[in-house]
Amino acid sequence: MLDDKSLLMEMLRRMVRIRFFEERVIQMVERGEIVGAAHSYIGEEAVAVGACLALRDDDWMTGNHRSHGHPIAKGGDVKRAMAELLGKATGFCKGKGGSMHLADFSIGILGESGILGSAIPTAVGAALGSKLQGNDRVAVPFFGDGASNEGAFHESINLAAIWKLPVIFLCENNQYAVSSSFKKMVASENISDRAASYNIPGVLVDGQDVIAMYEAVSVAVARARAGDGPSLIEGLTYRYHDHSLGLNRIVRAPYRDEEEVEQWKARDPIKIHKELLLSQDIATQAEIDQLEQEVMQQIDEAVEFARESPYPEPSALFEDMYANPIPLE
Ligand SMILES: Cc1ncc(C[n+]2csc(CCOP(=O)(O)OP(=O)(O)O)c2C)c(N)n1
Ligand SMILES: [Mg+2]
Repeated sequence: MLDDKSLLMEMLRRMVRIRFFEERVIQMVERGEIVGAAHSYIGEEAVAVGACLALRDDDWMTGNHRSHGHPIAKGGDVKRAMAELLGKATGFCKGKGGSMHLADFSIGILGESGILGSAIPTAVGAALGSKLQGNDRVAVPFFGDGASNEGAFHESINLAAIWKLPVIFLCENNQYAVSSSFKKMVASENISDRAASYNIPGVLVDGQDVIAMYEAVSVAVARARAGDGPSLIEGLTYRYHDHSLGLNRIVRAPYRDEEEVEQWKARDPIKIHKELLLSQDIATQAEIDQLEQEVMQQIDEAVEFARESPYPEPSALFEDMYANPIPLE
C-alpha cells in the first residue's frame, strides 16, 4: 500500500477537494448565496474517500442529506456539484435537486435523499440488478448512525444477506443524529455489531484513517464481487460543524462539549494523512502545497462556473420527472 504513491496522493487530493469545497459552501451559505439546508461533511472526508477509491467508476453508490462529499469522493465534477447547490441548469440534476440531490449515473452516483435511510434500499436494488444481469458491479449506500435505527436499514440488510447481494453497507458513525448521541440511541455497543444478526461480516474502522477505510472496503468489495454477499462497515468519525449549517442560530441547546470537539479535531483525517506522507518520505511539503494550490484553483473555477451558469428555464419544470412520460390529453 505505502508504495502506491499515486493512490496515496489521490486520497489526499480528494479529501482536500471535499474540505475546500465545503469551506466555500459555508461562506456561500452565510452570504445567502446558497439557500435552503446544507449539511457539512468537514471532518468525515476519509470515510467517503477511502471507500470510493476502493470502487470502480461503474460501481454504484447512494448518499444521504450530508452528501456533498460522497459524489466528490466518487470522482464527480465539482463544477457541476457547485452549480447544483446554486440551483443552476448546469448542475448535476439541472438545478432542480440542490444540496441533498446530487446524482451522476455516468460514474455510478445514483443520488441522494433527505429522507433518512431511504437511499439504502435503492443501493440494494442496484445490487440486485447487478446480480440479475450477471455483472460484478457492487453498491455502497452511505448512511449515518441515526439512519441505522431506521426500518429501511434493517429490511435492506436482511434482504441483501439472504440473497447474497453485492452491497457494502457503509455506516458513517459521526457520533450524533442532530443532537442525539448514538450511545443513547443504539442498543449494541457498536453499529457494526448488528451485522451478527444478519450473519454477515461487521467491521469497525477508524474513519479518520483513509488507508484503514480503503483497506476495509477493499476486503468487502472483493467478497461482494466474488458472490459471497454483503458486509457492514462502520467508520468512526466526527462532524466538526453543527448538524446543518446555521442550525445553531435556531437550536441553541448544547449537546456536546468543546473538549470532545477539540479531541476529534486533533485527529483530523487530512492532517493524519499528510503526516504519514511526510514521515514515510512519500511526498515532500512542496508537493503537498502544490496539490492544495491546484485543488483551490479548481474550487475557485467551480464557484465561477456556478455563478455564471443560467438558472433552469421555467419551461423545463416538468422535464426529467418520469422515465416514460404519458402524454396528457
Ligand atoms: C425519515 C426521517 N426522519 C427524520 C428526519 C430528520 N432528520 C434529518 S437528518 C437527521 C439525523 C441524521 O443523523 P445520522 O443518520 O446520524 O446522519 P448525520 O446527520 O449525523 O450525518 C434527522 C433525524 C428525516 N430527514 N427523515
Ligand atoms: Mg450521525
